[in-house]
Amino acid sequence: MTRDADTRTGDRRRPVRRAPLAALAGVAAGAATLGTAELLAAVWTRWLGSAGTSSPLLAVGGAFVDRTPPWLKDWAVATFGTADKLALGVGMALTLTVACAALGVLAWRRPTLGVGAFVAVGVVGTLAVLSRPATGVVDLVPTAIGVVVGVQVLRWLTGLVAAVRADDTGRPAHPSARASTGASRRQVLLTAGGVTGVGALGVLAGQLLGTVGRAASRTAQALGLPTPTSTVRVPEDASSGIPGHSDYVTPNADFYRIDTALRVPRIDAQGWSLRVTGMVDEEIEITYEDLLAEEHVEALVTLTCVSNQVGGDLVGNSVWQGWPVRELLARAGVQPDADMVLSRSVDGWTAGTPIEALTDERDSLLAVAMNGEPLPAEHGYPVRLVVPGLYGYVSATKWVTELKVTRFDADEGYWTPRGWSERGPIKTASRIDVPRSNGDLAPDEDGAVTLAGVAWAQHRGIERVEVQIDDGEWREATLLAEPSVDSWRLWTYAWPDAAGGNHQARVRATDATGETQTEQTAAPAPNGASGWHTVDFSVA
Ligand SMILES: Nc1nc2c(c(=O)[nH]1)N[C@H]1C(S)=C(S)[C@@H](COP(=O)(O)O)O[C@H]1N2
Ligand SMILES: [Mo]
Repeated sequence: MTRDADTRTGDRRRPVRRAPLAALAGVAAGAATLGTAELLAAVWTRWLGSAGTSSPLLAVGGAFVDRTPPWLKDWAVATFGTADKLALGVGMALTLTVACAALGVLAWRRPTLGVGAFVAVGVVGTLAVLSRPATGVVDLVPTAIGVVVGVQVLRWLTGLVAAVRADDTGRPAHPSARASTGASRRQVLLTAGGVTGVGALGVLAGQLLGTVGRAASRTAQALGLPTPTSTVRVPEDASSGIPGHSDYVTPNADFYRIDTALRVPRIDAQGWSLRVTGMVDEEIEITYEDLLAEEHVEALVTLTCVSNQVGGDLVGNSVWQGWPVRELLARAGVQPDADMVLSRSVDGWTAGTPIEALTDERDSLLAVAMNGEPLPAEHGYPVRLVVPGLYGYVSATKWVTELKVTRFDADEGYWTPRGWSERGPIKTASRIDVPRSNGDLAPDEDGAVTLAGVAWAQHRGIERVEVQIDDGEWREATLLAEPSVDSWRLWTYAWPDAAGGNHQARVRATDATGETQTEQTAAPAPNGASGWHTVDFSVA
């Protein structure tokens, strides 16, 4: 029988649409590549002890982060906050899916060209791996094997797509159907879908194996943190207890996290060491045990991210314990014409800190503990820098492994060539916590409503905070205790006789040098946001 005969009997057969199948074949090949590579990469880091980045996903993501222009970083942090890494992951997954789908269609139409393009993308991934710090040739193996597997899958599946029976409708073969050696559309769909699923599981398993369960804090527990010679006592009246008002000390679990590390470095303190190099009389190296044997102090220091927007929450206050950096630098002997310390993290990230901030009397620490616990991995375990008065990007190096004594005209920190200022003193800032933006406040029995917030001018101290309601007079807020000029200060303001309805509140702080926060607004790049935090709210 002929097709015409079929049509006459009403059995309409649409031609098979192969392009979507080919796209799925491409996605399956991509998933096979990454599943293989990510699983192998986990084996490399976990069991072969590779210090480099052998995962192509982390490498490409890291290379992307390294090239983020300031406007994009601002936008990402403003939009996603500390979920920026998750957003990057989702963005990468979508981009890869679309690209692999296109490669699949190309490989089905023009097999040589398509396979060539697929390999080219693989080579880009391999180069990304090679560009990561501490990466050696062995770290290329997982990606290379992944690409080889992916190419095989691509050729196999696009071959199946090309051979799908021309008139296959997915229904059981009609006895009249033209004999064909090809698979059915449905079989190809299931095969490609299955390969995609297995590949995705491989990616997931690779991430889990690479991240979970590598206990980091064991050494600190085994060695025990030394008792600090000077301790911090936080007065109870440094916090207000008002619901929604920040606690004076930020719990570790709530502390903001900002860094370029797509996977938190897990360092065994037993193997950690810190080298002091560059313009010193004698280069020295200390181990974690050496560090714990020194005289530790405690200090209250508020960290702030330069990317924090006016009113933002990339700021946190903690009790840090550690050894003053100035003592280590003194031991190495800083040469007189040095003006910067380039601190380097295990993952290659760097900060350029003016040397006086590390050698004067302030509590700049090689910190090992945060609020009485060994540093959490994401906050720099085993050792990080904490420097009062400077934004994190020029000072607060986590997972620190080297202090290079140098000069600003010879070296620069990670963010400086990426559009951020060479120096990053923290700008005086204040924030309204209560009410929340567009929140409500209920008057107390005297008809007053209470506003509350925080203000910071690290290493200078906060002298005054003022609140303005609806363009009225600026009124002085009540300042809570100030245990340290290096940390923020909480404030409250009781607005008497608050009228019902919609209002607007503004806040501004004056530091202990007498300088008041500027009203001039500035974006975070290049050296920190400015302007007065303003909140709309209503009184019930
Ligand atoms: N190794 C490393 N340390 C780093 C960074 C980084 O990207 N890598 N980011 C810095 C920045 S920009 C800030 S604001 C602080 C944030 O410290 P936290 O995550 O503990 O709050 O860490 C600093 N230390
Ligand atoms: Mo930051």
